[in-house]
Amino acid sequence: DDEAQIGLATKARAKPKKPSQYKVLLLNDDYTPMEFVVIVLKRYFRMDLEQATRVMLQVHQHGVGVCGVFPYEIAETKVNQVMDFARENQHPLQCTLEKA
Ligand code: TYC
Repeated sequence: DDEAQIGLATKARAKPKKPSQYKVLLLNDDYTPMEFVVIVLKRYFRMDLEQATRVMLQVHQHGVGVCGVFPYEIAETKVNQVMDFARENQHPLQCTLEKA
């Protein structure tokens, strides 16, 4: 029908992309101090102490946890910021991306 044709024409001409979302994950390790992980979550993911502690403990107990879900470019930036901050402080903390 007309509606479908308009929709197809718009899609064909403008090629609108869905903004794909990515989870930013934090991985557990045996050496990074719990306090440092809480600082990371507060600083780069705007969590309060309670939220940050909850996510840190989730990672500590289960091996992995979600810091947040963001468009690709923002997720990538956060991963780089966390990895740089961990490296500067000589902690082995690992942060990565996964398609949401
Ligand atoms: N397992 C670490 C410890 O016992 C704490 C920790 C939590 C490390 C979360 C990394 O992503 C992490 N000190």
